[in-house]
Amino acid sequence: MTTLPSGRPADPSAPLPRFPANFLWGVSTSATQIEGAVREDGRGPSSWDAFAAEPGRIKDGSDASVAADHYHRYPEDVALLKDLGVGGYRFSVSWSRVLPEGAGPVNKAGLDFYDRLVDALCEAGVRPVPTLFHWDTPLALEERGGWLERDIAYRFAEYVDVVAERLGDRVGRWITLNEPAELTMLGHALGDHAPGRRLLFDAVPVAHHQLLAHGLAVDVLRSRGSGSIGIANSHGPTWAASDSEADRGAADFYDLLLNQLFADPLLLGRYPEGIAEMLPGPVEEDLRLISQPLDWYGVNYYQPTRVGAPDPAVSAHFAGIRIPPEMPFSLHPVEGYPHTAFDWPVVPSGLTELLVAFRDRYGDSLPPVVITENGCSYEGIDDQDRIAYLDGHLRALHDAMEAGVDVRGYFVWSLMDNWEWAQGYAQRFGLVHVDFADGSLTRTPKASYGWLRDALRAQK
Ligand code: IFM
Repeated sequence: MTTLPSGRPADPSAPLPRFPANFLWGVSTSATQIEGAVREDGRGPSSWDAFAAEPGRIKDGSDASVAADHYHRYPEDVALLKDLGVGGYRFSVSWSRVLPEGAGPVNKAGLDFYDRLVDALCEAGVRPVPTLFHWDTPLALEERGGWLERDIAYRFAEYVDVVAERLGDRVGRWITLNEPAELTMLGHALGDHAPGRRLLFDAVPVAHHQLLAHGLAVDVLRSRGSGSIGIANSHGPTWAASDSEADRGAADFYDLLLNQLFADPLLLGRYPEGIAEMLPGPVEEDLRLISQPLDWYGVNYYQPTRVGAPDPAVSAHFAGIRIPPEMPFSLHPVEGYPHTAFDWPVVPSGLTELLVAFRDRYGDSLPPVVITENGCSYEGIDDQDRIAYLDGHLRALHDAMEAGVDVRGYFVWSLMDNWEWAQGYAQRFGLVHVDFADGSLTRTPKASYGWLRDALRAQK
C-alpha cells in the first residue's frame, strides 16, 4: 500500500466519504487536445496549429491535426461518458471552428459539430459544460497581436454570443476561460506554449485582456439568460524553499503571479499590489466588469510549487518549464512525495490547503467552488497509481468541505489520453487509453475508469 503524503495510507478499495447528493461529478477535455479534424468543415487555423508547425516546439515533433479524432468519434466518447456515470462533461469550443478568422463570418458546419455533441450529451443524460476558450486563439487574431491587444476581448465577446445563441437552449453551465495564468506565463512570458512569445513581465497585459474578455463574456451570457457561469483558474499552494527572508519573499511573489493576479480581480475587484502599474487601459472601469458575481469558481489543482530566491543553479529547467535567470524566483523540487510520469509531485493535502486558504482570503466573496480539473499523467492501462491519486485527492477535497469550504463539483482531467500541448502525445492523463502508437486511436478504458465508475455508483 502506498503512503500518500497527507500522512494517510491510500487504500482505494475503501469507500470514499459521502459527497452531497447534488454534487456534480464530471470529466474534462479540450478541443485542441482531442478533436483533430483541424482542416475539416471550414475550421480556421489556431495559434497552436502554427506553434506546432515550428520545428522544435513540441517535444515529440507531433501536432494536433488528428489527436484523438473526437470530431468524428464523439458518439463513442459520449457512450464512454454515459457508462462512466458522470453527471457533467467539460469540453471546450474551438473559436476558430466557429469563426475561422476569429471574427466575421460564422462557420455553420463548425457550430453544427457542437450542436450535435450537445444533443448527444443531453440524450445520454450528461450535462454539457462548455469552456469557451482553452488557449487556442484563432491565428488571424494572433497575427494581429492576439491577447496583447485589448481588441481581442471584444472579438471574444462576439464569438461567445454566437455560441450562446446556438447552444444556450441546452447548455445550463458555462466556463468562460481555461487557465488564463498559463496562457500568460507559458505562452507569453516564457514562450514554452503558443504563441511562443518570451516577453517576461511585458506579458502582464495578456492577463488583463483575458480577464476583460471574461467580464464581457459574463455580460453576454447573462443577456442570453444564463444563470450558471464560472471560470477555470489554475491554482496551487506556494511553499517557500526555506525560511530565509529571500525565499519567503520569492514565494510570496510567485503566489501573487499564480494565484492572486487571477483571483483578486475576479473576487475582490482589484489587482494585487505590485501588478497594477504594469496593466494597460482603463483598469478601474474594466475591474467593474471583471468582478461581476460568478455563480461558481472553478479551480484546476495539480500540485504545490516550492519557490526560492533567484538561483541559476536550481531552476534553469524545471518540470519541462524553462525559468530564465531574469525572473525574481527559482523553482525547486518538491521532495518527499511520489511523482507522476510528468514528474509532478502528488500532494493531495495541497488541495485542502489551497481551498482553505482561498476561503480564508476571499471569505464571502468566494462563490461555491467546483474543481474543474484534477488528474495525473501515468503510463499503462492497469493504472493503479492514477487510482491512488484520485482517491487521495477526493479525500483531501472532502477534508476541505468538512473544514467549511463550499465545493459543488469535481471534474477529472481527463476523459481520455490526448495531445498534451508542448509535450505532444508523451503524457497520458486519460481514464481511457487511446492507441496513438498504431494510429487506430482505439479507446480502452483503464483500471481508473472502472474504479471511478464504481465510486460514483457507490455515491448514489
Ligand atoms: O492538459 C492540460 C489542460 O489543457 C490544462 N490544465 C492542465 C492539463 C495538464 O497539463
